[in-house]
Amino acid sequence: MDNQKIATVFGEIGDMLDIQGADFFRVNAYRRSAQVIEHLPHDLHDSYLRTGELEKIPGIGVELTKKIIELITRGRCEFHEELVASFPKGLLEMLHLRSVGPKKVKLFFGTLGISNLDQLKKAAATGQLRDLPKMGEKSESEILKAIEEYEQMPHGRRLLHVGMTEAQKILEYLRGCPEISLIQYAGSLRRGVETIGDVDILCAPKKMSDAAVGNIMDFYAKYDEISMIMNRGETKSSVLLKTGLQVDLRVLESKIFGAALHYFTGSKAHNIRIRDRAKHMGLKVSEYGVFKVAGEEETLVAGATEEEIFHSVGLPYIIPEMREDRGEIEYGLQFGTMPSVVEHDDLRADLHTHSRWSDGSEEIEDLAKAYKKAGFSHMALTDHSKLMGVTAGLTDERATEQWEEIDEINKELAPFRILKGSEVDILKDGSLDFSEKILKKLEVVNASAHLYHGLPEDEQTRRMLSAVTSGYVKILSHPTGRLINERKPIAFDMEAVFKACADHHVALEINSSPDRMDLNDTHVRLAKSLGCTFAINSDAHNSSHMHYLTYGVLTARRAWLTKEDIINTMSLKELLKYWKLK
Ligand code: DGT
Ligand code: CA
Ligand code: CA
Ligand code: ZN
Repeated sequence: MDNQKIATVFGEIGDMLDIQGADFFRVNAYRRSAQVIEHLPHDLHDSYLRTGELEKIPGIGVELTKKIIELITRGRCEFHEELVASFPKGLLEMLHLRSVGPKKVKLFFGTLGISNLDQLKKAAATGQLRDLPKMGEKSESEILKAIEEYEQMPHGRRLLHVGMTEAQKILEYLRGCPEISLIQYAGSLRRGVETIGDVDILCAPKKMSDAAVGNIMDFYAKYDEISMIMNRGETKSSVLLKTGLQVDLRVLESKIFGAALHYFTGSKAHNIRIRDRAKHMGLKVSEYGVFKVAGEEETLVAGATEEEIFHSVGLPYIIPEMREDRGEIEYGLQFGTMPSVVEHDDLRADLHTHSRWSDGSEEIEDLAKAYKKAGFSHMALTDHSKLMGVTAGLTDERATEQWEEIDEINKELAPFRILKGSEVDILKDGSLDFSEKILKKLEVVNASAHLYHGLPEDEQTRRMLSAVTSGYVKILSHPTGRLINERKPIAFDMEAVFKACADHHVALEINSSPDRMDLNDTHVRLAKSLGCTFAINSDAHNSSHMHYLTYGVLTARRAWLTKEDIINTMSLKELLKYWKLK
């Protein structure tokens, strides 16, 4: 039972309790714990087996701790099973719809007996929902739209971080195989694409022989997380993990490892361009190497490393994130070198974080200490403003109280510094969800459009523009509001808003939270061409989310951003000066 599965169980309990009308704190305890567990850096099951007890996890109480132990030791949770059994199958899937939460599910089920998406769609299409309490023709057509949107989402593709987490675990397992000398993941995962179809892993034995390959494949087949071996060939095995994710393992000779890695990293479009270029040079490129072709004769000229492959066709090394045939080959040929894009270690701050003061699960002090310990020199604490009442947003008074606490912690942790910020909601009319008095005093205002996703495009654009040009906003947070596989981006005139951001020195956020990854790589490229600057933020709700930054960095690299494009690479001093703060 890994953390992901424990988190899923808790998330489902939270939803089911909510539908049952359980009290807010109980529901929230499960939801919050699910978030925390999902992103713990280590495996609870492993550490429980090792130490015989469950370590203290911040924000998780006695009742839930018992359930975690039950899940680990028995592989199931009786309470969860009882709840599931008490609901019709399909009921919970309705929760995935935009604009449908537990309250609506309860309403539809309780009044019309609607227990799955199909029934909901029929009811909406035949006008049965509009007369229910708090519904109307408009909300009914919203639901119909949400269902259509949901049906179009590519449910087969997994979030990048799911693939990355699984791939790291498999790599660690395979490193325990004594025959293997080289191992690396390839494919869309290595390119940092926001969703992945499957995981591709390549490895090479110390010494190639049929016996060595056989042993590696046997070792792989014994991996605990496999639910089914789909096919096992001589040098390739495809398996399905218990999470439903497909993983392909290929075994090849180390002298052509670079060629295979290049080929299977893709993208296909990039590979085709490389192959065409090679052809013109009298070369042949495949997963087996680069060959010089002379009549019938083919001689291997490159294969061991990716550098060799690129050099053999007259190109500098191109990082995986750029291999999309979006100009990288032309650039390499013209300049003989590639732009040096941002790296994770360039980041000195995280400028979007939450504490227990709103919907985070850690005290400010613990969060700040974790960032300091990880080597960051500053951070912005940006708890929600009051509109997000459900997640306990801050009022003017509580914001002022929070600053006193921050001042104390800053004294203790200096020279590390917490900047006093807030993730302020953009209200329907484009104004910001705090009084002028507070806005003036906040050091970092991140403006977010959390609500009103359904507004018409011109109204949405006006609303965003008015926030961006208010003079208070430093960062436009998760600008499109999308949730991958769940919610479409909001419709607004991107170019106009990005231009306004550039003009008013508002940085655009690259939100690194795995299900947001908002902006995506294409948006970022567009914004960069319009002169924008960026902030790569984790949107952490506790310190274990800090590692999300990795995903934002991948997006930035896919968009060719350099250190200079990103405000969190500035030192504290530089940033204070840039923002005219003391
Ligand atoms: P995915 O799995 O859908 O997220 O995307 P990829 O890019 O990982 O694609 P996948 O797993 O089908 O194949 C891995 C790589 O292998 C792909 O990026 C490029 C290479 N590849 C696969 N099929 C072809 C092909 O027909 N021609 C060329 N040139 N390369 C291919
Ligand atoms: Ca793949
Ligand atoms: Ca594949
Ligand atoms: Zn946030």
